[in-house]
Amino acid sequence: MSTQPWHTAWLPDDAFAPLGRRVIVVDASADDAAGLAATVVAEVRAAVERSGGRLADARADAGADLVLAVDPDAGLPPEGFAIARQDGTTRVTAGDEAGLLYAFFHVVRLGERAFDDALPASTHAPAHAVRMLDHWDNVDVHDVMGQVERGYAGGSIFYAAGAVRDDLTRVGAYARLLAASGVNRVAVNNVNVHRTEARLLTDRLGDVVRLADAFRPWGVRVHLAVSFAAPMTLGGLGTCDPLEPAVADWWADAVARVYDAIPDFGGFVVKADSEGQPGPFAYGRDHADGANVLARALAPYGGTVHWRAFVYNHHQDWRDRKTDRARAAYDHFTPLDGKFDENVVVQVKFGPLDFQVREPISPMLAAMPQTHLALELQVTQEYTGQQKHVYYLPEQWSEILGWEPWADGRTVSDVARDVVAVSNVGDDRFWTGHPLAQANLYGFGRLAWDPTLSPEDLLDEWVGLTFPGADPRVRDVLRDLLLGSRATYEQYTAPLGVCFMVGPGHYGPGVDFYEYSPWGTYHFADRDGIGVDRTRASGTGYSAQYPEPWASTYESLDTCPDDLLLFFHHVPYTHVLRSGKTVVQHVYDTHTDGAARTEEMARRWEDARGLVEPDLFDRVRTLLAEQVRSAGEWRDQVRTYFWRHSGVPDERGGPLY
Ligand code: GCV
Repeated sequence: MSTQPWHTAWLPDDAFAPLGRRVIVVDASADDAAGLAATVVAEVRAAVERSGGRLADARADAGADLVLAVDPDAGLPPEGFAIARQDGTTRVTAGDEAGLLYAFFHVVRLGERAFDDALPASTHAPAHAVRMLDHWDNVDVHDVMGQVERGYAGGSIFYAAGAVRDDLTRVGAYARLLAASGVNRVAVNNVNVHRTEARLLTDRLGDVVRLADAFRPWGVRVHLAVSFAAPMTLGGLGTCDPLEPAVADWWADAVARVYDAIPDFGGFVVKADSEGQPGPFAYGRDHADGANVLARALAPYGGTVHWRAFVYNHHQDWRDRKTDRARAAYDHFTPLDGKFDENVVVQVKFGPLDFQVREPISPMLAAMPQTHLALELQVTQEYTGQQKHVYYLPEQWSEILGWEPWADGRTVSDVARDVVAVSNVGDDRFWTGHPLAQANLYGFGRLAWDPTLSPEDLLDEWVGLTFPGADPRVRDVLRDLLLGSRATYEQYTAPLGVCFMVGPGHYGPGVDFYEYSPWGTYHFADRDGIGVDRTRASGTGYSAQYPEPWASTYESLDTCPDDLLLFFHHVPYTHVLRSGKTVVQHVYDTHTDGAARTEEMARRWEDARGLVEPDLFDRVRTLLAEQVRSAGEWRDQVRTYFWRHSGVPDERGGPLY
């Protein structure tokens, strides 16, 4: 059993038992540069010691149950592996050491099936070479945002009290969980780079070295979020103009020192000209100028710049009905297509606003064919219940990854080279606050590896690993709770794609909380109707940023999907949806039904009592009670808001206040 105080998540010792009972050979080349083969050997050794199997000599693999081998000449893609069963032996061949590590965890996932003679031969390789988690962790506790910005699982596992932690054992355990899910990159600090965090690039680089050392044995390379103003704030220059040679020199020197200390350093993540972060606009330069100066410093070492496209005016005047925040990223970036250096990846949030429950997929993803793109998702549940509500994100992500911008078979996963997400992990015992939010972290890595995996299968995989040997009712309860949870959350929160009806801190209802704010997130409800006219014909023209057929589909009231109606159109409350219901009755019904569903979920969880660890059971039970409370608050406020604005009664006669 694990002796650590943190939960074992999807790697409890029992998950290794099917493998640990076997005779296993690991046949890796002597060239184990990153130490990944050594990691696999150590894992196998620990598993067989726990479960009675044996690690056999690589020269005598006859009779082994499992052979894990590296063969650089096997013609496999990077990180890839092949698995087949023959003559009583399961043979796994990887093309490189990283493939060996992923193959090992694949065998763990298969459990007993890995040793079934009926195991079909298969080959595996990641769809995305870069599968990255961005941590919004601060070194110093920030006055407003705390230790982890938008973190809902306690403090940072990296930093405490203004410094990197002395004991990084838990970071190693995290890296192991990530390797088992397929993640291979981590950015270790917040994209809002504050004063102390900026110094991770220079005099605090030693902290990054220690983190990189903890991640390396698990095939995870470390990236750093840097401030565009670093040449001034850290370097003492009078400018950070990207076209100024002294600025380029400063970056080149800083990068040289980083690679001297961390030869496998991944690169930089940059939030520039966004929500107060400095950027190239101050010098009349564009974002290609800005990104390329960093890229050129990193290029000699193979490093990458992930340059975020989250650029918009956050000082908007709500009286201004013309400016549309949803347009901003596309308007700023698409004219720069083809101007970014080869090692720049423009990182695009999946939607044009900000990780909402329902917003259309960013049209930018379809508009930059000459630029490497990263799709940015959010595992941390900023707008999706803050790890107090059950919200199984893979349901939303597989919809996003599989969306076809041209409706011709090409998907978002095809156009995004990298897949990135904001981590949901903290120093909470369960890692993610809500124990069931572990399924989101696991699901992210797996979907970044293979976007075609179904959310249902992923859930079963996660349940099988996390609760090995559990009563089959556990799986049934978890399926009932998690599958459809995104739809439930959507039912009781902002309706029909209208977005941003959240309260302070982005939790709970706040129907008008952002309506007169500078953040550019409005729904424009009045006594006659609600929604944002983003059409080309009469609105902000955002719909025209899409290629066909979506531009026309979204433009027309007749074809716009119901679930995005209020994102694209301002309509009367009595507008009849394609479902046949009026907007207002839809809101009444979905909010009543969604909140009622959370009560069923809380009751259903009682069926798991005694079947899972008591502390996990209690944590989920407590959080479900909060979800029920919060969903009731959402229901009553949103329903009442629509009633007071429209004067239309609820046909079903539910309470309105
Ligand atoms: C890190 C949203 C969040 C911010 C976050 C920002 C971003 O606006 O509320 O906390 O800042 O997105 O993605 O940069």
